Amino acid sequence: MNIMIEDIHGFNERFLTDHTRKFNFIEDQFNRAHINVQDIIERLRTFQVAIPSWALGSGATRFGRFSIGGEPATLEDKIDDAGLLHALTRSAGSISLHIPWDIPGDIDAIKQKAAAHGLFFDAVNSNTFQDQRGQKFSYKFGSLCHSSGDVRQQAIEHNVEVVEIGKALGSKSITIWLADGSSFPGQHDFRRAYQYTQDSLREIYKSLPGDWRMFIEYKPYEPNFYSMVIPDWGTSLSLAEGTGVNAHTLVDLGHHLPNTNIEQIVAILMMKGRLGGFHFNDSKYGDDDLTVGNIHPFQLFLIFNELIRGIENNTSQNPDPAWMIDASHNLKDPLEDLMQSLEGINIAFAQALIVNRKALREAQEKNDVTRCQELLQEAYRTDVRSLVAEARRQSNGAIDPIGLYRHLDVRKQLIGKRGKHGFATGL
Ligand SMILES: [Mn+2]
Repeated sequence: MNIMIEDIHGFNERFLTDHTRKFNFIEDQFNRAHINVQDIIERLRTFQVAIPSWALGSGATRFGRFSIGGEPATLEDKIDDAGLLHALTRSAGSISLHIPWDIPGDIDAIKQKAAAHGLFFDAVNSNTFQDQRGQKFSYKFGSLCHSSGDVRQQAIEHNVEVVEIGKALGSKSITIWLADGSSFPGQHDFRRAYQYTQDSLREIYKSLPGDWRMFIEYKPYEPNFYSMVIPDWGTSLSLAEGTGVNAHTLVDLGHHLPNTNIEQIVAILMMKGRLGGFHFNDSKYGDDDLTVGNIHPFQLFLIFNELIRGIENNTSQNPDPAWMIDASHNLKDPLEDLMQSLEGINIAFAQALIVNRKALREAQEKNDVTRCQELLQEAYRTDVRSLVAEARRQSNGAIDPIGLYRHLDVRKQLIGKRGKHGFATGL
């Protein structure tokens, strides 16, 4: 189903008086602080986040999965769902495919469908953490790091094939996340596993067109629980540097041990020109894949503060990072959950945009710790929701996306069309 622009405008009318009142208040506040409101709105309007193809169905824990009904069973359906999100929010302008969960059949038809929704294809994701039917060698003991050259070669060829699919779709990057690691001391020779991984990445890199980038994701544990071959940003960065100029580190918020200072990691990676991409989610304990900004909104704000500083002072020519939501769970309607995540991202982004960076720099120079903290809190404690809504409204999106989604009974319509018990592919 498609959401008509008239539906959006009609629904927005209902809230316009209230919205305008709130927006005027913040506009007045900003004018007095010499912040250009329309500049901030333009930054918000152009900021687009990719939706991963695997987040559009109900997620799963290892204990089970519960269908929410009307789940997208095909790649076409997934593109339609991403299109719905983009129509409502105007901030989900791309889709990130997972291969082999979502291998496009008719590439041209898929491209046309995406273009009709105003979507482009962001990074493609390879998968060597599962065995696929008919696969010759198993990844049970690893893929790019495997002790067997045959397994490594198979994993390299899979990644090269993913690049080929991405080229046909118009993607410009590949994200590699490896489950490779060991669960018992002595299982791995750390040095050999690292070296094999480095060699394999170099092989894959040879297949990348010159305008493509490779993103190397890291994770401290899970599914392996003693060691991961790429456990942290330092390992990822060293592999990226050993692979080539277009290889970068990808930061996934959920892939850190508790209390890790992720904003500092972001700052240094950008300073080195090696922050390639960013996966948004939130977590309480581990890689929980919860709604963005739901548990640690202040951390998200601090991360955006560093991202914006990196973008605005880009001395190392860090390319524009690829933004993606990487969250999925099994309680909420995934489309509603993604809209909440987009809201969380935009709020943190807007708050970080209004940090008085010049004053912060001066306070840092003077070692005025109190002032430094006040300046950050001033931005973080500003209620920017009406600003985010105004950016959406100016882009023909909904002032209240979830409200309109419910008003139009979208899930019920999807269930009517696709059935109640199907599961989305993937996971
Ligand atoms: Mn991720």
